[in-house]
Amino acid sequence: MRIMLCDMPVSQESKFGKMKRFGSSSPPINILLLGTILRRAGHEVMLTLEKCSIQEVAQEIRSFDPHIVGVSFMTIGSVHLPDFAAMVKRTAPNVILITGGYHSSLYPEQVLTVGGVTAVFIGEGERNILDFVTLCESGTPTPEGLAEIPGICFQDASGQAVHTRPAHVVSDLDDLPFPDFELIPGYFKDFYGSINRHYLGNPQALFLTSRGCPFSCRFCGRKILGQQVRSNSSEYVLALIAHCKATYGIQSIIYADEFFTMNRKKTLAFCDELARRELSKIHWSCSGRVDNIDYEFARVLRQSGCHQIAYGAESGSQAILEMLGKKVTVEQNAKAVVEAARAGLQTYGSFIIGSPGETVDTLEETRRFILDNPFSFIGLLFFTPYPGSYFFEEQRYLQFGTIVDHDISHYNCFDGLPFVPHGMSAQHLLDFRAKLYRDFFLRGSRIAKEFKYILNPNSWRALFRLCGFKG
Ligand code: B12
Ligand code: SF4
Repeated sequence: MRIMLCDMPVSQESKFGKMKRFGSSSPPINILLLGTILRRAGHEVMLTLEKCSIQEVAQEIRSFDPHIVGVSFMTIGSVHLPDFAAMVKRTAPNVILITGGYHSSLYPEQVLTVGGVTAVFIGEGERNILDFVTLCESGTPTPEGLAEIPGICFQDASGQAVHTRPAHVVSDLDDLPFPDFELIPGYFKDFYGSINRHYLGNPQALFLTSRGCPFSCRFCGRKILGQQVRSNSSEYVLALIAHCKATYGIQSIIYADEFFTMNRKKTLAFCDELARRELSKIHWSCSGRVDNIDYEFARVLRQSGCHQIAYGAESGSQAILEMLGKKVTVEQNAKAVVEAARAGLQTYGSFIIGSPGETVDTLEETRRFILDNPFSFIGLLFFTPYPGSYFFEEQRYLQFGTIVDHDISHYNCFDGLPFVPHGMSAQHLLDFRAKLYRDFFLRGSRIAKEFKYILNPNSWRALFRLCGFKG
């Protein structure tokens, strides 16, 4: 069959607002893997990326003439579903339209009300997508046939939403094939990391080597990947790196894992192997929890090619860290940054501005914390009550503040400011953030750090991008 998988068209503007030039452009890990599985099963597969407009997707549908179109989206992309479904209906009335991804998994019944959607996939799709396609091979699926496919939601003849039994999750991630990078022709050329990783070499790959996170920070969406962590073995990841180096000449890797350094022993052994197999010349960046990084660990990461570690530091106020359920202290945050910097790692700190309980005083604690610690880069994101998070459920955020923007297409954390804590104003939060960015990036010491990149062509490329040129 011919199957087209689409990352819902979402512009850089909608993802990052006015900060679009600072944001990243990443390949869709999820539909790339599903496409790989379908292609290996003998189907013809085509992928479209989020940068394609709905009209461009329509053109691709006309030329590829798919039997099935599948679209993936998170919450901010969900607002485009009615237009996308209408476009599919207009362009290819007989096509079978399916959806999946974070938002579909949270609200399958709501997604079905859009009309024209044959099945909404709930949770991971690797174990049921082929069953669904096999069903479609014998014609338009009937409700009886759909009822046999695990992990989906569909409408029966009377229009009632039917949920089938849950699909299996991928218990051993090593069972998954390597992504078929050829499915995205510009994979190693067209994507770029966010501005804080401008110095990492190209071609660059984005890997996800684990799923799940054992913590339950209250602002974080934990619905699909869950708390039980599944990881690829080091052997699998090393083979994937070697494959990408030999075939595509990759120079750097971004690990999108939520908590890459979680298993210290395993990560240390992985780093040793990188050096032993001469893969440590490939630069990489990853995320880490502040409570498991010390100088010794950071030093080994650095020696094996890691250039940047990203921490979800969130706040310089202990009261806010507790409110967010972060289960770390301000002191741990500071120590992890200092030790990583001492080991030669770039440190990126992600902070949430305007959290429940935020006051003028807690903001000042965050400001001091940022300016007093050796962060290389910071991201200041506005608190956003995302569907799937603790604060969103039962509208708990309403105890702590007011929603000032109900348009979820603005929920990008970067310049969308949907929530204002009691006792604060939106203008205060906006001004605070603008001033803190200026104070941080325009310090003499910070500017001096940038000078070491002066001969790095990637830094120049990033600068051109920042200035608004394509590159
Ligand atoms: C890596 C990541 C990213 C990466 C790459 C995402 C990608 N397209 O691959 C980047 C940096 C681009 C990104 C961007 C954003 N992200 Co993000 N991201 C993640 C993270 C950490 C992992 C996602 C992932 O790759 N999962 C692994 C794959 C295998 O799982 P999956 O995506 O769910 O896909 C499976 C199923 O859903 C299903 N499926 C998916 N699509 C389809 C389609 C079809 C047709 C079918 C049949 C099945 C199917 O099968 C897949 C394979 O099993 C999650 C955390 C989490 N807990 O999920 C946050 C998360 C999904 N992101 C989040 C957010 C908020 C964002 C941004 C808005 C932030 C921003 N401004 O940058 C943007 C929005 C981008 C957009 N286009 O809408 C939130 C979503 C909350 C919500 N309710 O929407 C999460 C949950 C994190 C959080 N803060 O809570 N993200
Ligand atoms: S914010 Fe990070 S540590 Fe907290 S639950 Fe989410 S992924 Fe895990």
